[in-house]
Amino acid sequence: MPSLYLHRFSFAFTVVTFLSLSLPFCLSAQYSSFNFTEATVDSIQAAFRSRSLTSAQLVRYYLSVIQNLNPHLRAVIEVNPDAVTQAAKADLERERYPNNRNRLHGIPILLKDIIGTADKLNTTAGSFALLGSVVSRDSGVVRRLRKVGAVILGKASMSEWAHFRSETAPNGWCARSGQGINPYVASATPCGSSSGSAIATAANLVTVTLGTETDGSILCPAAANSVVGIKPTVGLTSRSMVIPISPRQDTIGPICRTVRDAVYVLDAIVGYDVYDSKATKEAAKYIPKGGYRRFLNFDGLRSKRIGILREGFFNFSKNSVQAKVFEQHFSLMRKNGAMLIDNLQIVNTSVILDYNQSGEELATVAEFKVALNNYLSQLTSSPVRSLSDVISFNEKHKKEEKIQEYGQLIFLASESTNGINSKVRNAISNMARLSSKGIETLMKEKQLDAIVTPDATVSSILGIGGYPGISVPAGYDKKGVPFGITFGGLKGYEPRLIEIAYAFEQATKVRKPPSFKGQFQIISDL
Ligand SMILES: *[C@@H]1O[C@H](CO)[C@@H](O)[C@H](O)[C@H]1NC(C)=O
Ligand SMILES: *[C@@H]1O[C@H](CO)[C@@H](O)[C@H](O)[C@H]1NC(C)=O
Ligand SMILES: *[C@@H]1O[C@H](CO)[C@@H](O)[C@H](O)[C@H]1NC(C)=O
Ligand SMILES: *[C@@H]1O[C@H](CO)[C@@H](O)[C@H](O)[C@H]1NC(C)=O
Ligand SMILES: CC(=O)N[C@H]1CO[C@H](CO)[C@@H](O)[C@@H]1O
Repeated sequence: MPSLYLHRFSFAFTVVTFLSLSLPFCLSAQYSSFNFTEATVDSIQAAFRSRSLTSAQLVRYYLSVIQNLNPHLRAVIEVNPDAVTQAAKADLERERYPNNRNRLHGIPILLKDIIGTADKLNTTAGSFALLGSVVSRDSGVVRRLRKVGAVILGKASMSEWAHFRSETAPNGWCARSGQGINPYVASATPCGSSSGSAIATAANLVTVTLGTETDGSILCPAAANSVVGIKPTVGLTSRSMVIPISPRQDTIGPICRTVRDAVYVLDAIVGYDVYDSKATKEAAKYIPKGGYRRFLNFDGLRSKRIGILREGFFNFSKNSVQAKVFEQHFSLMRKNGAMLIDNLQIVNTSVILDYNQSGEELATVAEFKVALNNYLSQLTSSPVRSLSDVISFNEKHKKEEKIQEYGQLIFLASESTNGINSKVRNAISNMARLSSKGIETLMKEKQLDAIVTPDATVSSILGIGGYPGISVPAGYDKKGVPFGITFGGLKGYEPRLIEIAYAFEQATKVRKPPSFKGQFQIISDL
């Protein structure tokens, strides 16, 4: 297996042109007649059943694509040396028990590099500081994935430390794999912090992925890379053995090419976990009997009341592609039976969207230190055992960590905090008040099933209250840069958000795979 971190000390940017990236498609013949491009969980399961594809072939195919494309896209930090073995085991299980299978059985999944795995893979948040650290057990979500027979393909790159080390570090950059590249338009941001998960899904390097979100980290890269992201209600998915920012806001969710695939993944990862017991117990009441897949309803827009947050969100210039396309989407949604309530506003939106004013900054900076030190204390072994150790590590590795350029101001601010004191508690109650007077009041008064906004612009509103959201591809601008649409709701609103998102996706069919054509700005070894 090739080492995927050859690029450790190289950061120079050069512009090259890809003459041909058709290699994966030629290679496919040697594996199977299966069409791997845009493969879905259902198309793969059908191929498994008809014996035209095995999980081992699928995994070997993705490994070869990663080997070819990852030096350009930098979506993957590590591949799992045991992935083919796990896939072969799934193939054997399918031979023995042909009928008793979960949808994700034998399906390869890539995990954001903060999601812990007790195997040969490292869990590092993209940072060399955690390289060689050993988690004491699988994260809660990975335990569930293994139980249903999913194949852990590897770790996805990300904005280092979930973009919580330095505000000036670019989205999609981490020390271990360099700058992740948007596969549609190389000069466009891949957004973050679950950048690698979104890039890898978009570019067909894997079937499905997991990302995490504290404030925008699933919704934003999903929109930027023209894929689907589900940010679940906080607590629906366990955060155990996942590198944290704020247990009050952190949530794990799927990033996939289709709503259906994302919902299959969501069904596999939700539920109570003794290691994240308070939040997962509280949220377990929202999980519907029969799973979320029941809400993959073609007619899911019918009779839904959807509030358009117009001012400050859909304020695109008149002749932009977005202005036109979103109006077309709204008409189509009405035609499909949705009731759109226009020009709604959430009270104090400008306060909520400003981390500093809402209290989000003060609270998360304090919560991070406590939560990270707690995570580090649970590791079986680790080169760093505290935030203070991480800060020293970064100082010691100034050159290769780009610390002079990007710094670690958020780390330093966090280190100077002193636990969850009265100031922090005030900030937290302020956010609770903003949520209750804001989105809660609006959605209840107007009896809304969802609010709709472009891209991840709504992320702080959903973030500070622990609310769910789903981002679906909505279009491409004049340069071909993708944009998305987000449906947000109150805690536990996943069923109706899934109905809306799925029906929207099926009615619009916006997503196109990236063509990789034209100029790519890639990071060279020079
Ligand atoms: C494979 O699927 C993709 C996406 O649906 C499609 O664009 C392409 O034409 C298909 N290739 C073949 C050889 O059928
Ligand atoms: C994890 O990191 C160690 C270096 O500490 C490296 O030797 C190993 O190959 C890495 N694991 C994988 C799966 O890349
Ligand atoms: C839309 O409004 C928001 C909030 O007032 C502002 O930050 C943003 O720049 C505006 N966008 C456009 C395209 O005018
Ligand atoms: C807001 O920013 C100012 C100036 O940067 C800082 O002094 C203050 O502590 C911040 N307030 C909060 C609530 O984070
Ligand atoms: C913190 C803050 O700005 N609160 C404002 C929220 O909105 C109400 C009603 O407009 C104002 O009275 C508050 O001052």
